[in-house]
Amino acid sequence: MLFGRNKKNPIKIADKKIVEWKYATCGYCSTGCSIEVGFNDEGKAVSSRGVADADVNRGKLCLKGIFEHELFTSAGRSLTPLQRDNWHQSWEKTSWDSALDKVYDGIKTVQEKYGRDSFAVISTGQMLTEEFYTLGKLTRGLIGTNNYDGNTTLCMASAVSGYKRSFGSDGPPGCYEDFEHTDCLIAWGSNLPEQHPIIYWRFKEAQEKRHFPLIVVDPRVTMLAQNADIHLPITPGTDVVLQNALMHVIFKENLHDSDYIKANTNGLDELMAEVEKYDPITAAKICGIDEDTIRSVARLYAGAGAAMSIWTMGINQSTHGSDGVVGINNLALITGNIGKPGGTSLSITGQCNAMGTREWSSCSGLPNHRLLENEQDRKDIAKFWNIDEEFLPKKRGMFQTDIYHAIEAGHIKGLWLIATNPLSSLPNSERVRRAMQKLEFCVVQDCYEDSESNQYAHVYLPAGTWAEKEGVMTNTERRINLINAIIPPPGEAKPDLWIFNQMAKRFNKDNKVNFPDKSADIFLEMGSISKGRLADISGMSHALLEKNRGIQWPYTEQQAAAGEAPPAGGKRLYTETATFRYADGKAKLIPLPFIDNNEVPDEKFPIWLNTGRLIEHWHGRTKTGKIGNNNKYSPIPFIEINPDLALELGIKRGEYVRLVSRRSDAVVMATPTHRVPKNMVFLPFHFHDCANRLTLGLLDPHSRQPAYKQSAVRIERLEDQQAAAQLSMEMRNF
Ligand SMILES: Nc1nc2c(c(=O)[nH]1)N[C@H]1C(S)=C(S)[C@@H](COP(=O)(O)OP(=O)(O)OC[C@H]3O[C@@H](n4cnc5c(=O)[nH]c(N)nc54)[C@H](O)[C@@H]3O)O[C@H]1N2
Ligand SMILES: Nc1nc2c(c(=O)[nH]1)N[C@H]1C(S)=C(S)[C@@H](COP(=O)(O)OP(=O)(O)OC[C@H]3O[C@@H](n4cnc5c(=O)[nH]c(N)nc54)[C@H](O)[C@@H]3O)O[C@H]1N2
Ligand code: SF4
Ligand SMILES: [Mo]
Repeated sequence: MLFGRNKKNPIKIADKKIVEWKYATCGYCSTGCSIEVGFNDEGKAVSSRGVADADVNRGKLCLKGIFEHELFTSAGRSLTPLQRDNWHQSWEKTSWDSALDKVYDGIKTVQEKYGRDSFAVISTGQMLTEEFYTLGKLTRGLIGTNNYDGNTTLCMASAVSGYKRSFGSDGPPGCYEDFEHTDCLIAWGSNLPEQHPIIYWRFKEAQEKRHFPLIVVDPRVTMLAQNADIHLPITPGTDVVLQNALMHVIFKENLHDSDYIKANTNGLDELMAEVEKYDPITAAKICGIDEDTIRSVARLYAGAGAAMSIWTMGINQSTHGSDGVVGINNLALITGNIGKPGGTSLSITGQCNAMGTREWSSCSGLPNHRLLENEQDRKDIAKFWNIDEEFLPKKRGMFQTDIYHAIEAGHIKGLWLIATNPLSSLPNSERVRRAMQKLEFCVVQDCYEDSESNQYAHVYLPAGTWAEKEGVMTNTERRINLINAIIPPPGEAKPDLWIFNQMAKRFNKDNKVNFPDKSADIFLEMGSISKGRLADISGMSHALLEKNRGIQWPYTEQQAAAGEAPPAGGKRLYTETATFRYADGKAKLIPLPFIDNNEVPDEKFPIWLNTGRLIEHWHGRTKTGKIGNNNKYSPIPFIEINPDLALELGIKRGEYVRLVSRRSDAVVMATPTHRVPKNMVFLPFHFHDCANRLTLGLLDPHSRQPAYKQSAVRIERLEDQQAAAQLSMEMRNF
């Protein structure tokens, strides 16, 4: 034995000969980890590491952050602008000037022929905030289309809508530190260990110290559910029923906080009248959670000194997405759990800068949560940008999901896609494909040329990504952090900001509107129009952000001048009585009647299709599909299928099966696991031409976000496994 041990080679860590570490913030998820990239003496990025003194991640990174530097040299990065007259033709390389001129002409032609709003712009949650702000100025102030939205409609729209309905404004009121104070945590439709691994680690550390209960509401036994004290495997799409039943018990047993409700809310009577209908016995039949469990969760939550909820796509991506968010807020408000340490309702955001786009992109309104519907807001911004106030629309235009329906109907004829890939991410992809084929003019601006949507573009603009650009991003807890441009984009690719500024020159011929070149200057401009607002960032600068490893908003110029150390009050919102953003400072308690309007399993399509994510991949895999250490974990599209169902259907582990929905079909590998119940399969949506061929994606009436998590399918065994493997491979090798 000893002999064997002695013979083992000691582990050697290769010396990567790093001569310099450069600071950035991770560009994948919204956790906002501070990261340093190591460069060797040849100037090559060879390593990434977490920043030890950053409060968010305290030296840690997850599987994606650790290999993020490999993006710079990954396959599929584009090197030159491309153009063609229609999408049937092959691409021609072109210069930046001619590509940008073609975009300008294309936009003008469509607008002149069909009207200003017939050209749509769809942006993202994955650029830098200064880029969002500049694109907003260009789109709202110069191009002048009202059909300007972002992929955040697929992601955070329900959270935004729910916050606005409850509190009078968007803006998550809590922070990660709340885990260190809470006495009870409910996680709704959030798979934290896989999708926000470092937030999960912050939670876990706090929980191990103080042992507060974790309650997980998710139809799957996710890794988070496996760690839960109570797992509520809810019937898909019925969270609102559970929320109403929890409130029913809280009121019945007098567990609510009357003083808080009186001082801070309106609408108690209407809410009580609605939840009266949801006694646990009735509710249990709809939401699938038994009455005793409903009662004990209500008691645990309302009885805790401080209780918090977090949620992600299991709530947002539903026909009751916005209502589900309001339900979580209702629960927090009736128990006095807002604005206090450990008592909050915290939406875990998705993309790295989903928050920055909400604050600054002008997609749904005007900068810094200003509204197109508000005359004063329109006046202020028109004056500041030096544009005619009448040029701004008086209400917001279409959401991304409605823009696609309008393309289909022939109302929208031109489209500019920026850092989003709808052919892979919108529901019912064949419908999306047909819509894109109808476009008279389409521009794709992406850091990867092989983004599927680029198949239908007339001009392709190669962009830089992540730390090839300088600017800021806002994370889930409202923390703004800096990314330095630590390496130039490859070939002739350019930072998105540069591209917007070049476009602006073409629309801004008389130079009326100011478009600064430097990201740090744009940030100061944004600071100046944030003064006195909820998201006041006037005390921040790029240099201060790097020094502090991010600062939570608000941080005002007065606080900075007084030398108050950040976060200086930015940790939580609504900490004082009646400081919500409605005119009287009170939040709204909103009744939530439940209407069962989803596609549900039936005889022909008897299985729930649940779609979502894996830790190793990012969305459509334009990035992680090219990084060996990410891709190797799941290079093949697969489903999680319950072993009993697999047995019943005669399907073995590793066999290919065909999933069929009312829309289309997809061939995937079967992975039997007890993580899903017998009437459900889970299909990660990372693989092209797969999950979203099947999804229906009914829209939430308030947020227009698709219900990606609730569709119905049947499963077919495939006799010819060889042919099935080939088919599945062809799909993923697109
Ligand atoms: N590794 C990785 N991390 C990511 C991303 C990524 O692509 N890869 N994407 C980022 C983005 S943009 C986002 S939006 C987030 C998403 O983060 P999450 O929302 O945590 O991830 P999902 O896997 O989409 O869905 C979460 C859970 O919702 C559950 N669910 C389904 N239906 C219901 C329901 O009716 N009720 C409830 N309560 N739960 C339900 C699913 O079973 C699933 O476990 O992740 C971010 N982080
Ligand atoms: N079935 C199903 N579908 C879903 C979901 C689900 O859970 N289930 N989730 C939805 C959610 S929450 C989201 S957020 C969406 C995401 O949907 P998408 O936005 O389509 O997802 P990505 O693949 O991240 O697309 C981003 C694109 O931007 C490019 N890109 C990255 N960084 C930059 C940059 O700095 N500049 C430029 N110009 N380009 C860049 C990438 O190469 C990629 O092509 O998917 C939605 N679709
Ligand atoms: S948790 Fe999110 S922000 Fe942190 S390293 Fe992982 S992907 Fe990046
Ligand atoms: Mo998202």
